[in-house]
Amino acid sequence: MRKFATTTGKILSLLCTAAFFAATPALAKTVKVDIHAIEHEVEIDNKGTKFAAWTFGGTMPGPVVRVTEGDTVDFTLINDQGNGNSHSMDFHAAIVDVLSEFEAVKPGSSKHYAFVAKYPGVFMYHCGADNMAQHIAKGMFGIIIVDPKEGFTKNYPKPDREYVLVQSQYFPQSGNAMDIVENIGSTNSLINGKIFHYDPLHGVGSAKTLESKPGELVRIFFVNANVNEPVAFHPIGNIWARVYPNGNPKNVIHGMQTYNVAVSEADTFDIYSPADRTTHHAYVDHTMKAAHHGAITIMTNSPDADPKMGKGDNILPR
Ligand SMILES: [Cu+2]
Repeated sequence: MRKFATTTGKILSLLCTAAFFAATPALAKTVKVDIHAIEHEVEIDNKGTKFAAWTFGGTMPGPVVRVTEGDTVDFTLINDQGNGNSHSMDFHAAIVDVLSEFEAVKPGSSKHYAFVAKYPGVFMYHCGADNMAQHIAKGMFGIIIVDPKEGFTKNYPKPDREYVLVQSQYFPQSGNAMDIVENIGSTNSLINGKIFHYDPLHGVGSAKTLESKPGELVRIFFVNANVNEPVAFHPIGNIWARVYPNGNPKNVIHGMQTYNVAVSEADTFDIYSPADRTTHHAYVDHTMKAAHHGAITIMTNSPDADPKMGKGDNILPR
């Protein structure tokens, strides 16, 4: 009996050791992130309309920053010499001092700081230089994804594809900062920097849609980078299987038709493409004014889906 107990104990101990190693979180690392503030023209539709933007990294939104919970983000903002304005970087994933780390720096100088990504999820980043409304409307925003250190779990399964969608308001006359603060002059909604970016039905010149294959799990990382308006995020012809408020796997809501995303909020949306047929769905801001003016994204679900879309570095199609 005693021998049995000892053997059982050893087996349990081995199992515990195995379980411990299986659940060992990814080792925290330091991730160096350098981003240039660049003031230059970008195209805000698929027919060549130009906008005098202020950007992170030259694009609107800026580059996708992706780290794992517990990582240290070693960040440098370089405000290029040729720019006309001071800029700053406010990562919503950081716990720091707003006057210190988030201070604005003049053209020709840079700002370095580091922070630990303590919470998993999806977070907006944006310029906080005065006037903040204008700097955001000009295009200075993006997403930082903080993957959970536990990796994928039953409640946060591995997706087949991932897409980043960042919605923002378009103010073509963006010179008067207080007009933007008061929400005056916004004519359109941009998805990843363009009007009807992935909607060939409504967007003149729009060629591509998001793509999936039947039966796939698609994970959408969504950011509301509007200056003043919430987003009623809804998938026409489908239902959000799971919504993770702030993208944290511990926050799960099931079977949602529409989820209200506050200004500056980011959330993660899981959705299954029907397995038995080819379909089209439209991910929209159900706020009609926004949908009619650009906030519609078509998802094509077909066996012919591009195997590279929504994978690796191709989660924010430009
Ligand atoms: Cu700025």
